[in-house]
Amino acid sequence: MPVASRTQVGIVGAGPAGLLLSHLLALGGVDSVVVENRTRAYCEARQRAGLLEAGTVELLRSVGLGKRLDAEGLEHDGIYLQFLGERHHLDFRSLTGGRWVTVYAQTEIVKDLIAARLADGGMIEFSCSDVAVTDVTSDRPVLSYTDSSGVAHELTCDVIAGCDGFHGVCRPLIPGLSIYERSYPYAWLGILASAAPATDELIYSRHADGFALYSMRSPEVSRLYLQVAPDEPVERWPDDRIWAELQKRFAVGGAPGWSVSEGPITDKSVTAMRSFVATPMRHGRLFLAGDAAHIVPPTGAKGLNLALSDVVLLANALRALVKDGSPGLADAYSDACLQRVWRSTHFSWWMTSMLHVAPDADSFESQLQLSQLSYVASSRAAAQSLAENYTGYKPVRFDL
Ligand code: RFL
Ligand code: PHB
Repeated sequence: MPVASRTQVGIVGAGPAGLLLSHLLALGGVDSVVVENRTRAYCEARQRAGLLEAGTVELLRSVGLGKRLDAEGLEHDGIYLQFLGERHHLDFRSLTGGRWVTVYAQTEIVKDLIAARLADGGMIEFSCSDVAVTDVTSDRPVLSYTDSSGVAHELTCDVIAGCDGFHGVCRPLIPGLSIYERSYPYAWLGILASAAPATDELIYSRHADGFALYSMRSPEVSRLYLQVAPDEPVERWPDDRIWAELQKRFAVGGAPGWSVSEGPITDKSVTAMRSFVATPMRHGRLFLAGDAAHIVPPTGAKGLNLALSDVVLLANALRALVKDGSPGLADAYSDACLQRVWRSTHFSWWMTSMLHVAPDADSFESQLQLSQLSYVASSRAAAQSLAENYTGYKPVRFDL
């Protein structure tokens, strides 16, 4: 017989969305249990996002998660856009009236969140198997799982939050979903290298041989990406080939002495590029948040920021629903998220299409991309639009 227990909110997935939801609910006096199928070490080491909108930073600070972020995060005032071998700076502070972005890795946010939950006595079950959700149209949905010691559990909840990412079990439980999707004919090869970044701000570079992004994790660690073919085997990219390709795609006419700084590569992986939106984000007492409901290509640096915005709206809605029995915010949840989701979906698609070289692109398409890039680099109105979207449009607020 499974061990039976009870909580107010059952959360599937200990990624940034599930962990922040559990943290916010605890601040609002709502109990939750997080059920995750990977180990804690795996969740804390999974290399992903690095860039936070100003609103995301302000949110994390306002809920007691700003200490290490403030000490170790790198505040950036803008980005560089590079094309035709020339680098152009966009100054977000002047373009947006003071907005900025912060480089702070998702791995660190996940570590901070896990530490905060455990210090507060929060319950996170790592390394679970057979995770399943049932009875979502009743008012007592059930989250069942087998824990890391092989003991089966049945957790009866008021509500279940599917924060289980793109490949999770929750989204398929919503009948009649509308799916909006685009896959791109390229992928990103991402590396982490022990090398001091040779740039003060991120460089988004369009090169005739493909896009490249220069990012970082700290003053000693660089994070770099190269556009490669979809499903490219990582074995085809020995370290020497990666560095040669990066040097080529970032070479800049006006600074002949400048180069990408090289060092030992400590992580290497290939990520597919996809836009995906599933609606509605709710069925009965099951709510989706983050990558479980939508994916954007990483070029706009939006996925993590979107996931955390969903969670703020969901925490406000669930607190009202389970504590006060008022369903208004829960009923409005999906539509409230989707406004921001579609803005980010458009922005990420636009950045991606402007900067990558599609395998079948003809010279007409290349000229349009270059025209768009030089418009952004030379028109304040065009640069302002990029800056407003990149730094984050209308941050959401958690009702403390
Ligand atoms: P996650 O992080 O995928 O977490 C889902 C969690 O659910 C677990 N899980 C299950 N648990 C129990 N039972 C099951 N059946 C389960 N199935 C799955 C998983 O193990 C996992 O722990 O989703 P979440 O929380 O919604 O967070 C979303 C973000 O991870 C994602 O949007 C960002 O990483 C996207 N992204 C970026 N976003 C930004 O805002 N700024 C960036 O600079 C940025 N760069 C990136 C990125 C994503 C990238 N990749 C690799 C996709 C750069 C890259 C390369
Ligand atoms: C990262 O640092 O991993 C990063 C930054 C900006 C992006 C995507 C990824 O657009």
